[in-house]
Amino acid sequence: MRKWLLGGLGLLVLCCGGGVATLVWFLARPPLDKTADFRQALRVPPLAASTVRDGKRVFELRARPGDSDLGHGAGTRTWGYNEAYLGPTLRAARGEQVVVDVHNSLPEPTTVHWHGMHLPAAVDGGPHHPIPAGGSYRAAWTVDQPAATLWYHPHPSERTETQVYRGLAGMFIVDDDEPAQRALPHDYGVDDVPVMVQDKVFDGDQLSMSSRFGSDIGVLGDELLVNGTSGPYLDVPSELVRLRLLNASTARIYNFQFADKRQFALVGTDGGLLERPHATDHIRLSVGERAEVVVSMRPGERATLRSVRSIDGDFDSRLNGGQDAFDVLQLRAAARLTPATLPGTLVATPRLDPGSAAQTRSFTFQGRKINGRKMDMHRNDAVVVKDTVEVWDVANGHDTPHSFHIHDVQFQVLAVNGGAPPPELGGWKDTLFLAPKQQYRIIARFADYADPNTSYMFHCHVLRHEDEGMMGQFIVVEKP
Ligand SMILES: [Cu+2]
Repeated sequence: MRKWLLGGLGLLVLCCGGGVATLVWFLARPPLDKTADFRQALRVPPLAASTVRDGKRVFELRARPGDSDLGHGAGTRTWGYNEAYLGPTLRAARGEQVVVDVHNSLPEPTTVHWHGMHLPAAVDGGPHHPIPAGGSYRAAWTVDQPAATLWYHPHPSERTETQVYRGLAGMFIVDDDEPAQRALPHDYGVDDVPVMVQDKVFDGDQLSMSSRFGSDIGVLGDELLVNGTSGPYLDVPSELVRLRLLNASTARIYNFQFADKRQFALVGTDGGLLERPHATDHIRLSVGERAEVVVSMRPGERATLRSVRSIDGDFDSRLNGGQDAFDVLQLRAAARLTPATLPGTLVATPRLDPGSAAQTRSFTFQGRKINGRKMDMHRNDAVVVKDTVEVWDVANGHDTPHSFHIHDVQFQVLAVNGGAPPPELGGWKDTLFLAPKQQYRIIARFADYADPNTSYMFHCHVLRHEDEGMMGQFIVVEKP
């Protein structure tokens, strides 16, 4: 018995000692500060081909494996939609009927979720609707929301992190007739450019999902890709360039800023344009969030977009990559630039009234649970009555960063820790950074699509957290 005890004690000392040594080693190293060589032209995802049949715009997406050059030779095994890595940009206008035929040529089940899209739960692409390997699925809906930068990605039960990491993601741009859309740069791939940012770990020439020491949020890469391009530059032909920034990583939180700290205009967030441009020198995006920014360029100059410190605090910020810095993208202005001016106002955004809320709910994110519960496919966490407004108090109860995402609706942020939200949270949102120990109050209208049999998800968009159960479900019903 004594021998066992001594042996156990010795093992404990050895393990703890090793852990402490690793921690000291980790904290003794400076955070990452990665520069890029900007030798590759930024790859711009192609616009997806579509056909119009019976008044419906029909797209086809095939999820499939492929080989890609992500900066480590041409033989990196990846997944993509139609492409070897990532997918084409889908584009449709408000009011259009859209059909997407999805084929699964992967060796495992998948789904396609339309992140930020207001559509019926039955075609939302959540974990209840897996497409088996070799199978197909048709999603059809009418686009009914303001112009916005949305995206699509897999949402299968417990496999989302892996599938997104391998390359399954694409942008979905919604257009509308608002004059601001024409007044802003809008020539796709020229002065209106998707910027999908992802971090990766490589093991030789292959992607690796090995987690960094101490990370509580999953894979933190030491290399950045933008639209799958390593070390990218973008030639800019106009005085203004619009970047549609998307954090398509699985875990890392970015804080975008130019190396020269120049001001740029934030013109849109997840669900659409702001009321007016907001001048700032940085924009933070947690996993799944988007921002549309307009950058002003002078002839012949180069401007380097970086990501800098993204999470406040010391220890947990450090462990979760919040103090790392990266070069992201270099903008290279032509010697002669097409003149352009930024509009002073964008779109009207009527504020939802908390006094009209039919229901107030509270959700605390802690560990891998929401309100102490993990995802259960057979449990509903909220029943929402159609065409009512609800206020949700969403809190991060501990030191790990989270990213709150709700399906079906776009919401407005009413308060952060009881105070007025900052300007960058003044527009429509579907994803929200939950900083450690902070509290957020949001409001949304669940306008339509009652379906008592099919649930929408709300969850942490840190994909490992989501896969490990940090997710809940709600249904929208016709009557109380
Ligand atoms: Cu989380």
